[in-house]
This record gives sequence, structure tokens and C-alpha cells, in this order.
Amino acid sequence: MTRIVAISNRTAGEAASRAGGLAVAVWEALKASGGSWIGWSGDTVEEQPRGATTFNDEGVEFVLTDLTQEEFNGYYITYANRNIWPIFHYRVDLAHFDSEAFDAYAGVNQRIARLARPRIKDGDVVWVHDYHFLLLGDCLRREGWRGPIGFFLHIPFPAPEIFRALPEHAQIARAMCEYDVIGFQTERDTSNFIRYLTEDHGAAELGEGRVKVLNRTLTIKTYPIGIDAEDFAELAVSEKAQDAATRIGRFLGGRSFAIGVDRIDYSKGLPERFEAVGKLFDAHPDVRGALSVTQIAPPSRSKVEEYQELRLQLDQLAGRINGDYGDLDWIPLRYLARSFDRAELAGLFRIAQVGLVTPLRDGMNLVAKEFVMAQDEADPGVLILSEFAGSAERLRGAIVVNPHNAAAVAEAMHYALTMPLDQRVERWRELRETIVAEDIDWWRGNFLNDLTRAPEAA
Ligand code: ADQ
Repeated sequence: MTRIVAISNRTAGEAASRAGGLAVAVWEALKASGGSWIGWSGDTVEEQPRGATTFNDEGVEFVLTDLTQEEFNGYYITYANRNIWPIFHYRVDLAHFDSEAFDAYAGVNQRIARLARPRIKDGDVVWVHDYHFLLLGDCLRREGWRGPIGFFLHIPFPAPEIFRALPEHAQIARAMCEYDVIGFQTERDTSNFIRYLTEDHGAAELGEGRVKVLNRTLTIKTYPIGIDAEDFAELAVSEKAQDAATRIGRFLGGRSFAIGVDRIDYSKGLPERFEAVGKLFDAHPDVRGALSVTQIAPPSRSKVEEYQELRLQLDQLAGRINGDYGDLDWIPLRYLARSFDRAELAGLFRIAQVGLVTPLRDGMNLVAKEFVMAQDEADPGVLILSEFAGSAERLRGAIVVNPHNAAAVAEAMHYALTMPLDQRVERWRELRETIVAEDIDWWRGNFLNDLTRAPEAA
């Protein structure tokens, strides 16, 4: 079996952090094939570290390096999270262009490549993840590695007109062409990237995902990420899940329940979602007092200013809606700014009548898939899904909405709450079938299959 060297900003070095879909997928792949997982330790230090912390777990070697405070500010905070993240999520207005930060970003990519190079052996494949490491393939080539390197982008790839707003777009794209396989979440992302390469770098499509560009031939394809579907369905009936459901049941007191679960991020459309909830209570007096909405949104990247502002905005909006509509024994919209155990989330999803997944942009959105897998076939809840979430490309059984249109989202919620059982079951079955067929093993297998065949294809 081909050994894998995985590189991502955060790894699953601690067993506790292996709970999420991606961490589990990469971990399973590494355990099966053997290999290394290289990334940031999560700590910052004064002076650039010479080495890295390494340890072995079940035959997988973890190689973690600290970042200097300067690297953290330039590479992580400014370039990755205040340039690439907003632009790739179509928010050019939120980008903080900064060429020094790009230098720090390129510097960390090169330093990680240098750290990785001695760990890569002939016959290995290298699998790089996400927007922190767009340049890493090129950096590894500079370190002399000629073997297969794959890259998977977890977030959207924007339309070329938006990507070009990034001053370093040409440099980034040229570096990306050093990868052998580039994977995107949706057909829309893949075609955006290919259109950009065609218009700006003279790329030609050869068929079956093969693209000739800048004197190289690479595979550029769509690999929609999935979840460990069966596992999540089991989690939803676990004791811990049932306990969580019982506890929230006490609070609901027989009312209907709608749930949203997101990291706090402007891409997730939370203020727009809160507005829609307000509109629902405005337009439909029948649901006043009869529905409670709970939004779970733990803070993320709290050092980024935009996130602090968003938190304030959400506190105000929730306060206003509860002030306007709430009653002595009813809180219309609950907002819990903390993280929950996966089993607890699964239990909450299971008893919800409505799942609200309404990002303004999202690479895939795994919460949509988790919500579906947690449902009870005998009485499934309804998924309301933004047309701008990558998952909407494949999840036909959802009610697909434009998250900017608060009135339409409110109507979709009302429609979901009043939908007859047979229609709910039909929609749910269709959703479940896709999610089970396109699960995390399917995703990983497809990607690694193309990556291990990359040398033949070339
Ligand atoms: P995220 O932006 O983090 O991921 P998402 O795909 O929804 O978005 O994954 C979040 C994960 O964290 C889910 O498994 C969810 O259950 C969990 N989670 C969220 N809030 C939580 C909470 N309060 N407590 C505990 N767990 C919570 C990025 C991209 C996505 C892409 C994924 C995977 O932005 O578009 O789908 O990577 O590729």
C-alpha cells in the first residue's frame, strides 16, 4: 500500500481532535497505509523553532512545528484568514490586502516543505490540505521532490473575476500547477479554476479531468467531501445523544424545534438567518409560541476582528427578536456560543423538525449531511439548505433557499414545519441515499486513487 504524507495546518495529533469528519478520514487513511502527518502545533513562540515535535501514534508519525508570533500574524491571521478566506468566499470587501503578509505566508509554506521533505520517501504520495498551503506543492518541488503531490481545497474556489482581486493570484495559480491532482468540493469550483487557468494561463482541457497548463499536465477534478454516514446515524441514538435530546426536550415543553450549528463566521449567514427567524414570527402568528429555534455557534478565530464584530451583531439580533416576540414561558431564538460533543449534537439534530443550513458561501457544509443522517426514518426532520453551500449541488431532497432572501427562508421554514409525513420521508430517503453513497471513504478513495495513478497519467 502506498505510504501517505499528509500536510495540513492543524492535524489530529490529539485523539480528542479526531472527532470531525476530515480528521477521521485522513487519520484512517494514514493508519491503513502508514505515513506522516505534518502541520502546526497550535502554539506560538518568540524565536523560529529549529526542529519540530514528533511522536508516533498507531504507526503514524506526527511532525508538528510551532509558529513564531510574526509567522502566526502574517501567515495565519492576515494572509490565510483575512485575504484568502474572504476572497474565496466572495467577500472582497472584507479582504485586507498586505504584501508583507503574503511573504510570511510563502515563508511558512517553504518552512513546512523543508520540514516535510526528509520524511518523504520514494514511492510515497503527498496529500496537502486547504487554503493555508496553496504554495506548498511548488515549495516541495524546490526542495527536490518529484513524486506525486495532491491538493484538496476544502473551501470554495471563486469565480475568476473574484480570484483576480487577490494581488498575488498569478503567483498562487502558477505554484498550484505544481500539484499533480487538485481536488475541489463542487463542479462550480472546478470549473471556476479551469476557466481562470484557461483565460489567464492558456490552459487546455484534455478530457477526464486532465488539464495541460504551464508545461505540465495535471488532474483537476471534483471530489465532494462526505461524512462517516453510518457512524453518525449510530451516534444519534447513543446514550449521550438521548440525554441531550431529553435535556432540550425539557426546555422545549412540546414545542417544535429548529436547529442551526455553525462555527461563528461571516460566511455562515448567521445574521441573515436570525432575520429570517424574525420574519417567520412576523408573517406567521401560528408559529408564535409554538416553535423554538436554537443556534449553536462557538466562536472561532476570535483574534480576527471581523469575528468579534459578528459576535456582537448576533447578540444584538437575538436580543431584539426575543424582546419583540418572546413571552413569559417562551424564548423564540436561543443562541449558544459554545461547542458541544458530537454525540450531543447528533441527539439534538435527531429531534429537530427543521435543520437550518443557510451559509452565504460554503465549500461543502458537513452539518447538512450530519443533520440528515441523525434523523429518525419514521418521522424525519426537513433540511433547509442554502443554494450557496457546496452540498446543495448533490442534496436534491433539501428545500433549497437563497439565504439573502429572509422572507423566502421564513416561508421555507413554515413550509418545512407543515410538511406532511409522506413528503418528509420521501425527501429524507433521497438525501440519505446520496450521503451514504458519497461518504468519507468514497471521497478519500476517489482522491487517493487519482493521486496514486498520477505518475502513470503524466
Ligand atoms: P467548516 O467551515 O468548519 O469546514 P463544516 O463543513 O460545517 O464547516 O464542518 C464543521 C464541523 O464541525 C461539523 O462536523 C460540525 O458538526 C462541527 N461543529 C460545528 N459547530 C460545532 C459545535 N458547536 N460543537 C461541536 N461541533 C461543531 C470547512 C469548510 C466546509 C467543508 C469542511 C470540510 O468551510 O465548507 O465542508 O471544511 O471539507
